[in-house]
Amino acid sequence: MLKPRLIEEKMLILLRQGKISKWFSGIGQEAIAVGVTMALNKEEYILPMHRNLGVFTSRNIPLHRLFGQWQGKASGFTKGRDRSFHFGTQEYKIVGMISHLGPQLGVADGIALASKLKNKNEVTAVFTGEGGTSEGDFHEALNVASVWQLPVLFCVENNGYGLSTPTKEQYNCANIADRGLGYGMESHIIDGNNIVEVYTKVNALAQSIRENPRPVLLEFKTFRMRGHEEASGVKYVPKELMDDWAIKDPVLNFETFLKENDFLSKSESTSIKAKIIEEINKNLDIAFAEEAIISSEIIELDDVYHEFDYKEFKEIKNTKEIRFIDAISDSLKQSMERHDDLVIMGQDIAEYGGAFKITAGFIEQFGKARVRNTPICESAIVETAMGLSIAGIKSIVEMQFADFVTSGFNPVVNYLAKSHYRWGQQADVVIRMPCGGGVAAGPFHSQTNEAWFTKTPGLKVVYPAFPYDAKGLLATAINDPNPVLFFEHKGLYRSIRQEVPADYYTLPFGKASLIKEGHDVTIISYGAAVHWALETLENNPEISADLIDLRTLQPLDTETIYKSVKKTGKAIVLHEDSLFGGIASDISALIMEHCFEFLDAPVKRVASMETPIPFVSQLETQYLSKNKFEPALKSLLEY
Ligand SMILES: Cc1ncc(C[n+]2csc(CCOP(=O)(O)OP(=O)(O)O)c2C)c(N)n1
Ligand SMILES: [Mg+2]
Repeated sequence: MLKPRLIEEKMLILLRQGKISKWFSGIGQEAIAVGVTMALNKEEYILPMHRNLGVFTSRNIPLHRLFGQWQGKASGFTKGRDRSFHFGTQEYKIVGMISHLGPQLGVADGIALASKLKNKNEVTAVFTGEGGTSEGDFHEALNVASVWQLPVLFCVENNGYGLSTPTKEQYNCANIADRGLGYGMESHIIDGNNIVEVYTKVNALAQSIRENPRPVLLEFKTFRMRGHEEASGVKYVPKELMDDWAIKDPVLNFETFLKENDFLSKSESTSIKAKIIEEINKNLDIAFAEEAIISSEIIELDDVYHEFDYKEFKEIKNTKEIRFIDAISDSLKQSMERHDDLVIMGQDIAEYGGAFKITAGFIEQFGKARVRNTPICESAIVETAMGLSIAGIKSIVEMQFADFVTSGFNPVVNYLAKSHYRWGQQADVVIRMPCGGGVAAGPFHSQTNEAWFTKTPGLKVVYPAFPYDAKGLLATAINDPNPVLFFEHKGLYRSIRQEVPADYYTLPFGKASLIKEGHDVTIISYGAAVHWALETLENNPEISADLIDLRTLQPLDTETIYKSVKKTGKAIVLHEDSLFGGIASDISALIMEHCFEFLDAPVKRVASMETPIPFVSQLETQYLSKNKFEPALKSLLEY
């Protein structure tokens, strides 16, 4: 406890000297981070927050590496890409926070699930402030942990304030621990300023959880003795409160306890302090002497994704004619057979077989541990998938409808997408997205929301139009250690059939398929719209066109696009999504930038209307870009 305290005191001096930029203080709360960390085994994961320096020091991370992290140096943990405590390290089994606070809690669920699946008898501890408990992530994570009986210690540090907001404006119950009852979960209140109590209770609980896996909610009563961060001050905190808590200082009180009971002499105390100060100063010298980070655009771009060594599996001996939906189901089943710890999670996917029956029969073959029905907790399930990946397990999340990804949007775009770039941690997760309109399902069961994700570096986005591609690309998505959003158009599920290899095979990402060849125009599309373009060409056999089915949107096969446009001199991009900010706009811009001299006409974009997707068929038909395509194509040809 003394080490994080002395480091902090030094940091406050450096802050005043302008040598560091920001500081979130945990002074007064050290007993919690240190006590919990000491009660866990080294191989058990801890997911700390911004006031938990004691977790990092108690895991014996060399101080110059911590200082290097705070100064954005190469010896830190994020190559200068993320700040302060926003990092993880597999070496020390610490998974640091993202700024959004709550997502940590669901990630802990995933790590704990991995421990349970591998019969490891390990506990995972995750921290949050009392402010963070107001986030939906907290509710979802506790609910999932309870339903699945995951070995997680949920550690709430109730320090009286969330930034300037006092607890009475944050929640309306006597104790946060009382909520355990509502989740069907054991809970305890612990004096967070008493290291003996923290260690003794957490140690006993950790042992009991290892033997009998279950989640436990702990509320540590403590107080934040400094501002939210140093610049924000504590003017809004009544002085009496500060005074009351000052006498409960965990470090001073423990020192007194040790001295009074003859465990520690005055000279020992002085020499321990001197040794720590020396260690801090020595390590600070190392960190300050380290040169500023050197990077390049290539290095930065390279680290957005985990390296993926694509392996081609080819199997074309036996083919059978199957529907799009069978291709998805077969691919999933064959991947489940190949990767024996691959887990699928989704609502109603077990006995019921999923909203579209894609996983029907899976539990009989793979069991309920690997084919997991989930509560309606999209955020927590995406976070759980992230946690599984941290613990080395691949997973697939089935969104019941792509529309519902909004309820898990934060962990997709902030956690899965950014982890590899931030601290080299891959998110080995495939999110299946049954999407698309034309099925009279209204504004919330019809969206094709791929553009929300192609905008976010760190994600891969796949959108097949045919059973053959769907099966091979899904196998690749599962092999790829990066997060993949896999779009499956519902309208194609039962309407499109194709002769497809019966055995396992893969197809590469970033390779479009040229499904028709011609001279006069290049048509670029993906998903259901590819079939609209095909229909138009069938109805107008005089039109000589290249038809490119992109198959994957991120990575995007620009080479095939440019080659074709340079040949035909005209390009039209057709998609089902609405126009503004859609993929067509970017493809159009890329063509202008790279093929301008070859163009005989402006690039044409054809997309659906700028309205939500209406329910009734006449309105939906009017909304969709399908009927706008033929006239747009003809007018482009006449240009
Ligand atoms: C989703 C989100 N909303 C708001 C913030 C801004 N913010 C950062 S920390 C914080 C207070 C957190 O309070 P608490 O959970 O009690 O932790 P404490 O700082 O007291 O340790 C706020 C509002 C944020 N980081 N993320
Ligand atoms: Mg707080």
